[in-house]
Amino acid sequence: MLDRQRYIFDVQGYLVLPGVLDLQQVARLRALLETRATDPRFGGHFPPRDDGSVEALDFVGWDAELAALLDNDRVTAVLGELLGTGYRLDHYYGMRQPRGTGLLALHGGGHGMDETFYACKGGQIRTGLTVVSWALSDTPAAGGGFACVPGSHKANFSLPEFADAFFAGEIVALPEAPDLVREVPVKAGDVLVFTEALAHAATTWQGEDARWALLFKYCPGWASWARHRPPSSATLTELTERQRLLFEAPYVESPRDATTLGVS
Ligand SMILES: O=C(O)CCC(=O)C(=O)O
Repeated sequence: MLDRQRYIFDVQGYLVLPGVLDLQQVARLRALLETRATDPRFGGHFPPRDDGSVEALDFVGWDAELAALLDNDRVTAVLGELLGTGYRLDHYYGMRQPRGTGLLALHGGGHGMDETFYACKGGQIRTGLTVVSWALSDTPAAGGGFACVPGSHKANFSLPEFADAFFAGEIVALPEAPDLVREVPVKAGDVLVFTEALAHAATTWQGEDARWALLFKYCPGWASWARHRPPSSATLTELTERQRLLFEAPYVESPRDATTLGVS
């Protein structure tokens, strides 16, 4: 992790890694996901959400380029520093959001040392549940998608009542702080890394084409946020050794050396 990346993540609670995928890779991944999302044989992988968007589940075994998102070197360099030796993939899913969908209430922030904790001591960051969100769509500011209260991962108080109004679809311009909530622009191919300790949300997608984002959520090796559900053996056989290790159950004793995961 570069000094400036560590600084940005610590101050904001999120960090954008630009251009981790090139546009050809983005196009291939989008095409594969779009095709499968409309193929009834894969219907079980794409449960609908109430707002007309769909989730994508259990997809990394479909294609080596999808599986490679699990342990991309630019991302693992960041995760190794945030989560420590032997970190694990807790759960993952994708989202396909047509125009007018995707609104998600502001949540998180100000929880202190719970399961989504954020801490920094002696120059060493540690985070609980940490999200790696792969953007497969250009997302301009005010175009919908991820939004947050930068710095709120260190807040000492819970979200006040304006969070309810946000749920109704507004970004509330507080008289005291009109720009408290920031919509974070990303380009297709960028990776957004954020701590779940950050107060964050999603605003309604405005783009012509559906928004695709793939979210991989990692924990320290000893922690589990979601109920542990290992992927099917069919999925596991498609993965490399180091990708398979990410799906292990949580444990404390003798965590694997980070180099096992290829973290530099
Ligand atoms: O839409 C986004 O980028 C944020 C999604 C999110 O926070 C979540 O799924 O928990």
